[in-house]
This record gives sequence, structure tokens and C-alpha cells, in this order.
Amino acid sequence: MKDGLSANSIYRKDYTVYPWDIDQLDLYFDIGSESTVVRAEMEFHLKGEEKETQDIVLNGSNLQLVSLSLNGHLLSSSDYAISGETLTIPHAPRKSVLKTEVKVYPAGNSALEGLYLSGAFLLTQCEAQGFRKITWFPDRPDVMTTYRVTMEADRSEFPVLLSNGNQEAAGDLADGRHWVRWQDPFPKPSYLFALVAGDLALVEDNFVTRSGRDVVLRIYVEEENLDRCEHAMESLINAMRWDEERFNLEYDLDIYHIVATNDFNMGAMENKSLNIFNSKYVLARPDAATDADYQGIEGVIGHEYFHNWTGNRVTCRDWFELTLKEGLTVFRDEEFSADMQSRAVKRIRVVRDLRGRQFPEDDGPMSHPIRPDRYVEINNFYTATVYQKGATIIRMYHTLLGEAGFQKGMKLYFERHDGQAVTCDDFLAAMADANGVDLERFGRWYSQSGTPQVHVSDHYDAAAQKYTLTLKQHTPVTHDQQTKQSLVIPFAVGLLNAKGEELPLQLENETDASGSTRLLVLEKAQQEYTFINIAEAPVPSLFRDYSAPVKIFYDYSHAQLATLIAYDSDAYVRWDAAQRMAQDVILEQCRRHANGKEMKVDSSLLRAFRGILSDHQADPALLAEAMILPDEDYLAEQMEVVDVDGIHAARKFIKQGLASDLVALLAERYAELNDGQPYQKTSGDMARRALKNVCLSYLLETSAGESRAIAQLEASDNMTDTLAAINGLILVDSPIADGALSEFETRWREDTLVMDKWFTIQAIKPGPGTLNRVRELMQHPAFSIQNPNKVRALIGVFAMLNPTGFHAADGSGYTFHADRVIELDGLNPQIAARMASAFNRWKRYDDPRKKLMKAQLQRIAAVDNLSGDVSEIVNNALR
Ligand code: 0A1
Ligand code: ZN
Repeated sequence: MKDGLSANSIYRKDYTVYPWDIDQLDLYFDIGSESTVVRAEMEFHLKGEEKETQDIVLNGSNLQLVSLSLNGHLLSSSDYAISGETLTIPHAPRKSVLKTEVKVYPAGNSALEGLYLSGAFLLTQCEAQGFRKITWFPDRPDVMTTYRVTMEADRSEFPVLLSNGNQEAAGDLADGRHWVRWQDPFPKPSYLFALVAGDLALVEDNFVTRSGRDVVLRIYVEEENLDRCEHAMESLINAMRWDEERFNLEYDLDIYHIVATNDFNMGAMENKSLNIFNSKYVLARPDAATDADYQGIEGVIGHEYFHNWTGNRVTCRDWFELTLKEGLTVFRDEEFSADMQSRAVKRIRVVRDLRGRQFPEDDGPMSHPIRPDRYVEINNFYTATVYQKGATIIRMYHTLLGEAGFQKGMKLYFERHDGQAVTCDDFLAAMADANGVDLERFGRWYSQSGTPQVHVSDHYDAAAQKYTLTLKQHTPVTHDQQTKQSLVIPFAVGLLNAKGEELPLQLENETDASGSTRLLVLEKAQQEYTFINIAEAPVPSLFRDYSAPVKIFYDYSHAQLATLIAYDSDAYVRWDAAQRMAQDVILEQCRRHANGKEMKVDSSLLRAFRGILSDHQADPALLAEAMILPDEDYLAEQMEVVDVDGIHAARKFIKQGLASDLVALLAERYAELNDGQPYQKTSGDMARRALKNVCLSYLLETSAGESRAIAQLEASDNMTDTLAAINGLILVDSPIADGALSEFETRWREDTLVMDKWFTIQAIKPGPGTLNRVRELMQHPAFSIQNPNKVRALIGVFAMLNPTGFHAADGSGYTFHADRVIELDGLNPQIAARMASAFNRWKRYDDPRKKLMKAQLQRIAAVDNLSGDVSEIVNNALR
């Protein structure tokens, strides 16, 4: 495994159809935490007419085989062959009934894939290839069948027994045992199978669909969390209604179950009618969850619900097509959140996330197209590229075809492919055919990796009253691809005059002026657009609503940016202009810092931020977004060689400079927003809290902050305000920070989700003392290296969100982190691989740091029996 990245790769081009159809899968589970017996029975039918016999090939992993029989004959070990994860039964007849029995060991399963134990209950995670850890089966998404699942268990230990579909029958057995049988009428791939067994409490509601189907909605949680399910339930009902109204899609069963677990590798999982969620995306109560948590829950509940059509009813042919369901479903959840909250704020957050996480991926050692051509370990491809960039590609269809055209395409997609396992090409064809357009060139977005750059230049001809924009596109080569083609890039522009008024737009070939935003579609390497009847040199408002996943280069002056910040009608452009100006100023100070020069605060930035803060018309949440300075990692991405300490110093210097200049205004705005009203969950209240807490974070850069933070902490009736105050006190080294932290700990010590926040606010603190604190916190009783949420909250945050800590010049952060990756690899390879990717950008640092990081990557790569997951990440990074 260690040296053989290519040898272990699986290629998209090698896809072949599975030769068998399977009619129904009957599963029987004799449930126990230590060991569970799994019996399976399935009927194979050979596809096509030509052959009389065919090998049956199945996947399995970590299964203790008890018995195998084919058509009533018990097989002996000479009747089949097991090699790695495949079992082959040669020359099976055209119609064959296979029965298997295996034993699995849930309590010892720390990888959290297959059947495992969480607290006192058992559950499964099968995507992408976890079903093979439960039983022998063709574990690939294009093999779809109906499932009938019978579970038997001790009633007092496992009173609740759940699987997909409808409960068909149940009964009692001797010795305090019972059984339940579930039947899912929809054929599904194995990755959507789920089972839950244990002592869980539930909250119930219902939803009547448009056609009158009464659906029972149940959220299962551990008893003590019953008072935290209300928001998740409300989000689910909103999602069901929204999908009917916006996409004309209705739920298709009488039951919808959600189960929350504290032990989960990802956010949540869309198993048919039995979603399993990381408890972080279910549980919320105002005193224990932040506004961001509430929004996250709404988004993820929506996401998993929307998968029922985009993922479950129509699924992926193979895992290379993952973005078919994920890009589309992320687009749907983004639209849901935009319709439920503020569209503009949602858009900005999505863009910040894409730039912050996906752009570095595109530019790094794991660069891949949204539809990859090869992989070693599919779990490493649940990436920002497949999900978030994938969603942006779907958004481009929407931008180009409009809502009506897009929905026509969706309709045709379901007409053609309901019940099938298909490809991204099938989706594109449905969009193209429904709208009578040619999308062949657009399809390049699926196969090309890397972030395209669009360079914009302009020319104003005063005599002719013409304004010409020249757009040039270019995609830099990436680790995985040497040659790049031109792409189809929708590019919305507006023009402002010096007063900030929007100009009516008329292109040279148009007869009249119309509208103030024009959608240009760049397809060639270079294109020119000339606007006529332009009376003065305009300020270009470029790339409105962020219409493609590209980087835009235009040499904006600060005066132009100031105009956009103050007046642009497009919230994204307004925000982006503020980010550009702040970035420009911070990077300039970073250079001065490196050259031993004194840093300065720029007066145009002061004016712009004063303007933002004085705006009483705009949504406070938008103002909050505009006031948040670009983070250190994003700034690092803009530098040739990352200057870790310089960026930190320059950003801090600018924030302090802004704060001290604007202190009176900040205090005024803070006071006005800190109105002592009791907590409410409305998006208006969330927006006001967002701006209030941004003001507080600036005030904390001055002597005016600490007393306000202390007062806010004391008065707070919600976790958003509490956390903002404590986090602020920690960051400014307030003498009361330690006391506040220990009070928080005393109050929340039994609450695992809140303790995650407690770990995070300590791990994120910049500076050299934090590594030791993180080491100490690993010994805290609430920490467990086996729990992914804990690992992410403490170790992940330190490595990925604390640049001055992780990149300490002596390499101590690197050594510590590599130790954790190695430790985790023996427990949970998926999480270990995510953690290992903290080293992915190592080549962008100065020589001493590069050397230190490379040494740690080599140390990890040399570990015996390293998992394929981690091996793929570190060997790619080292290449
Ligand atoms: N399909 C889920 C994501 C997911 C993927 C893998 C998992 O386990 C390894 C779990 C969940 C989603 O998109 O929400
Ligand atoms: Zn998904």
C-alpha cells in the first residue's frame, strides 16, 4: 500500500455492469453489542441470455464467515475463493439462491463504518462501502434491490429496533427477547441500508403531503436530549414543504425517522427513511447551541431530506459520480436555507466557504475534478470539491437556464431516471434536452480540476461614450492535470457611476438599454464586451452574485472599491469589495512588517468600515459579514510564500487600528443591538446578534471591550452571546478568562456537544502556549480520541484554524499532529486521513517549515500497516 498509489487506484474508465440482478435481500440480525450474527438470503438472476453460468463476486471486509450455501448446498472452502475484500463463487447457475451467515463485532468497531456501538445503542454507517462490513454483498451503488430486515434482540437492552421502510411485523420471543421486521418497498443500493438498535427516546410529529399522505416523523435521541429536538423537527417539516413548493417533490413513504448519535464520522446520512445524524446537527436549545448551530441543523436536515429524491430515488452509477447526488443536493440545501433565511447572507457564507476550503484543495496535492477519474480510497473524495464546487456547477445551470428552465430539466431527469443509478452525463443530458440547448462545452466543468482565473481589463472611450470590458480566462495546471481547456463561465456585471447609481446597460449589438445587470457568458480564452451610451468612466461591478467558481482579477482602486462597498445593489459585490480592500491593506502591512517597516492603517479602509458600521438600512447580518476581516488562512493563500507570523501581526494590527478609530461608533452600535430583549430564534434576531458580536470582537481590541464582554457573559440567555463573550476574553488574555472557562466547564461538563465548544475556544487561541494546553486537554475526562467530534473540536481546530500554533517555528505543532494522525490511523482511518490533510499545503511555507512538515509526512508514510485512507493523503502530499 505504501508506495503503490497508482497500483491501488481505481479508475472511472474501468466501469463494467454487474452481471446479476438481485430480486430481494432478506437480512436477519441476531443483535448483540459484542457480537451480532447476520444471515442474508438473496436470489441472483443473470442478466442477458447468452450464458448458462457466471461467477458471483461479492464484497466483504472484517467478516467472520460462518457458512455459505448456494441453491441449498453448503459450500466448502474449495467451492469459493476469498481474496482481499472479494469473494468469488465460480460458475453459479443463471438463477441462484445464496445464503450466508457471518458474525461481526460492533463494540470493537472504532472505525465507525459498518455496524458499531455508540453509547448504549447499535447503528450502521454504510456509505460509501460500509455494507461489506456487515455482510457479503455486491457493495456498489448500481446494484439495487428491495430489503427485508428482521432483527431479534433482548427487549430491555434493545427496546427500539429500526431499519428502512415500513414496519411489517413484530413479536415477542422467549427469555425477554423480541423481534421486528421491516420492509423497504423501494429498491436501493447497499449504501442506503441502515439499522438502529437500542434504548432511545423519541419525539413525534407528522406532515401531510400535498397529495394527502400522512407521514409520521420521529426523531430518536437519548432520553436526556428530548428537550432539544424542536428545531430539528421544525426544520424537517419546513424542508418537506419547501421541496413540494419549489421542486414539486413529495415524500414517498408513511414514515420518516431521524436518529441522533454522538459518534459519527461525518455530518449525517440519508439512509432511506432512516436518516442517521451526528447529534451536532439535531440537538439544539438556545442556552446550549449557537445561531450557527441552528442554521447548520436547518441546512443538514434539509440536505438529508432532499437526498430522498436526489440520491435515493435517483442514485449514482458508481462512486466517481458522487457529485451527481452531492453537488445537486448541496445546491438544493443552499437554496432552502436562502429561502428560509436571508438569501444574500447565505450566498456570502457559501462563497467564503468555497474560497476558504475548496480553492486550496484545487491548488493542492489532492486536486481533482468534481467527477474524479481515479481514487485509492473513496472516503477521501467526500471533499469540498465534490460537494461545494459541485453545487456551484449546478448553480451555473440554474444561472444559465433560469429557474423555469432548470425545473424543466429536473422534471425530465426524474422522468427518465427515477429508480436508476446514473451518471453526471445523464443529468447534463436531461438539462440540455429539456431546454433544447447544447451543454457539451459546459460539461467540461465535470472533468477539469483547478480554479479558473478570469482577468478583467477595461477601457473607457469618452468621445464615443463606450466602455469595453475584456475578459480573459486561464486555468493554471494542477497536480492531477497538465492541460486545461476554456470553460463556460457565466459572468454577471453592472456599472455604477461616481455617485454610485446603477447605469442602464446596452451592449453594442442591442437596440435598447435594459436592466442594470447583464449576464455575460465567457466561453473563449478571451472575449470583449462593449457597452454604449456610457456618459462617464464607470465603476465595474463584477461577477454579481458570484456566478462561477473562479478567481476574478481586476485592478480595482480603493476609490472604486469604496463606491462598491457603499452603493452596490448586489450584496456579494459589496461584501467582496470590503474583503478585497481589507486584504489589500493587510497584505501590504505584512510586507512592511517583513521589511522591518512600521505598519500603518489605511484611511480609505477606515472610511469604508465607518460607512458600513453607520449603515442602518442594510441587513445587520450583511454588515457583520462585511466587517469580518479575511481570515489568516485565506490571506495565506494569497501569498507566494506564507508568512505565518507576519499575517497574524498585520491582521491584528489592522483590526486594532480599525477598532481604535471607530471605537465610539462600535460602542454605539453595540449598545443599540445589545437591547436586553430575551432570546428569539428569528433570522432578524440572529442577524442582530451577529453584528453585535462582531462589534464586540472589535471593541475587545480596545480597552472598551472587556467590561462589555463580562457584562454580556453575565446577562446572556443564549449560547451565541455566551460563546462570543468568552472567546473574546480568551483572545485578549483577560485575567477573568480562566475563571470564565472553568465556570463554563462546571456548568456543561456532562454535555458532550457543549464541551466540544469548550475545547475549541481553547485550541483556537493563537500563540505558543496553546499546544501545551491542547496536550493537557487530551487528558480531560470529556475528551476521547475515539470520538470524531472531539478530535475535530480539539485536534482539528488546532491544526487547521490556529496557524500560529500549528506552524510554530520549532515544529512542535507538526510533531504533535503527526503523532495524532498515527494514533488515529489505528482507530479510525477516515478521521485520521482528514487530520493528515492539515499538511497538504506544506510546500507553500518557508524552507525551514517545509523541511519540518515534510519530515512528519515521511514519518507517517513509513508507519507499518498504514491505512489506504492516510496513505493516499500523505503520499500525494509528498509527491
Ligand atoms: N451522504 C452523506 C455524507 C456521508 C458520507 C459518508 C459517511 O460515512 C463515511 C457518512 C455520511 C451526506 O452527503 O450527507
Ligand atoms: Zn449529501
